[in-house]
Amino acid sequence: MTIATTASPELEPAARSRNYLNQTRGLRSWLITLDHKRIGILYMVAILGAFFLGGVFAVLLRTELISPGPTLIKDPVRAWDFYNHMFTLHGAVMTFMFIIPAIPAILGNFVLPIMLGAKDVAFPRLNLLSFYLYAFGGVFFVWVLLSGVIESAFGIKLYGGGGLDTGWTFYTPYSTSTSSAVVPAVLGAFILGFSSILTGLNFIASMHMLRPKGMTWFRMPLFLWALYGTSAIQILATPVLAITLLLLVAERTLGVGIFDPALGGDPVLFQHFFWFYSHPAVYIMILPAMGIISEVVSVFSRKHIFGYSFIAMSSIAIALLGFLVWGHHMFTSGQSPVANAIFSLLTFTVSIPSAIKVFNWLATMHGGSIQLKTPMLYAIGFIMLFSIGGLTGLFLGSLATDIHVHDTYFVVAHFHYVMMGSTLFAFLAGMHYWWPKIFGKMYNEYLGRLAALVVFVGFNLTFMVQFIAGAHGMPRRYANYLDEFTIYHQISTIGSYVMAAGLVMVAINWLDSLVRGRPAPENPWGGNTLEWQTTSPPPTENFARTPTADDPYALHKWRYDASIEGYVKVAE
Ligand code: HEM
Ligand SMILES: [Cu+2]
Repeated sequence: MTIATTASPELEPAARSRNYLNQTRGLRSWLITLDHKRIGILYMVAILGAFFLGGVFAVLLRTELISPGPTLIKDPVRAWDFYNHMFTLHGAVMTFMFIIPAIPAILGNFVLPIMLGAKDVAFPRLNLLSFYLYAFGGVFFVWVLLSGVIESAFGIKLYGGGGLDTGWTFYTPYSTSTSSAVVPAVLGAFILGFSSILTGLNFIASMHMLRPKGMTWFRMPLFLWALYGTSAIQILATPVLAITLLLLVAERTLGVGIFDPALGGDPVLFQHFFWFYSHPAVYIMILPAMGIISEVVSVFSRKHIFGYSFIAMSSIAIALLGFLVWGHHMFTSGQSPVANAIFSLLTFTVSIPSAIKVFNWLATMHGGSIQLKTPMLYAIGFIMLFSIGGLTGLFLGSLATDIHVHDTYFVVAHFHYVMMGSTLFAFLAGMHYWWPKIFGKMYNEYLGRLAALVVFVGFNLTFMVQFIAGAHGMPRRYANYLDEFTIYHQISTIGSYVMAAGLVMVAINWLDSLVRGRPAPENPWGGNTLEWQTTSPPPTENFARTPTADDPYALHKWRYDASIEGYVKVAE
């Protein structure tokens, strides 16, 4: 097999135009591929599909809430049932099928081996298995959830349906008593969890085994450090969720008394188990996002990242501390005051490594020559929104203020700032940043920036007012509300339409790029991590010869060349 080399000019054009996308053809060659890049694309299709589904339901939820009383369905009883199924679907799909896997499974899979100068991940077959676990678990899960929505909206019963109306947290005692299809939904989530565990395992093994010559641990790009921390959490926390979900199934099907007080169980125990996974899961979402921001901020400020080892170590610190704070979700559940005080204190400690990162990004930008390209706009948006999300997290971590805003829209606003404002923005930053590498095509920069702006404005319009509504006492998970909250909900719903329009612009830009985008140079942004030293898109085996790595943020080695609209290496 001939492999295109890293843009060596002596290579004949035919060999240079061969890449991982066109090496072999046909659907079959994609479905059985072991190439990490193709697996990344398979995930991209599936996960963006899940995001679309979750997004449609977000807009429907907001439309239901545009006025008090039933809006989409006139009969109140059915409308409320419909709402419960919709917000469960939205929250569960966004959490388990979009935000947890998005960055590691799509961008991590594509970029990690190339950043390591390797041909593939350590275990390519395991990687494909992870994808199929995601796909099968996801189909199962979505089937159950969607059938519930369809049933409550139109009264049509689908085979094996029954839906889920517990919210994405599956809290007991409701989940042990509701008639909706908890068992199949939980099994879907269980399978999705294994996909996550195996990906984490694969990444850690890859980083231990495949680093090239010259890449010591402290020369590893920060995106990889972030994935390292993420993978550790995936391996340690996800099995806890898996076991918890199995216990729930055991209780529902066999009547074993674990959570149900009628059987001698304890419903609050479920919350402990659940949050012991789900709080660390928040860092599965945010750590890879932070990794992307470190790459983007440095490259688009044309400055060496400030405080490299602090950023790397703070990823590990966040991963470890994240395991000690789960009780902050249970301040009002009747936990002992001593436990509450300890969890509150520990929660504050997590803000230290997070703040270290924010300060380091700002210090990197300070005095840099900042280029406001699309990925950088999303990165700056990330820093702003993450700061708001993080600071409002302190309100929730303090006992007195948490009791005031517990289970109100303040919480909804807070977690959307963290999950959506931060992780989604970083995901979009990364998608635009690596897009030319992945598909070998440039996207339209003007449209990219405009879309980023629209998403940012729409986002703040949607969620900023929810802090106020929540502080005034608007409870979350309610399909109906008192008239005094109408104005907040209307602003929020209009904001969601603006944001949806922005996201549609992003999608149009990507599709247009695939069809008409100009060919991407090897290194359009001037980065010094290894993925910029192979062709766009890369050949199947990534590099012709094993590259040697040096400081990933030595950006002075690249000079802009207007004739190729990209960067070329300057001779040293
Ligand atoms: C277009 C953007 C979005 C809008 C308009 C939106 C809107 C909403 C609404 C109205 C709720 C119900 C709140 C309640 O009744 O308590 C909700 C809940 C939720 N959303 Fe979103 N959302 C959006 C994007 C996202 C994203 C990107 C994620 C995750 C990454 C996400 C995760 C969640 C979760 C976990 C819940 C909680 C569900 C529950 O309480 O069980 N949302 N969202
Ligand atoms: Cu938490």
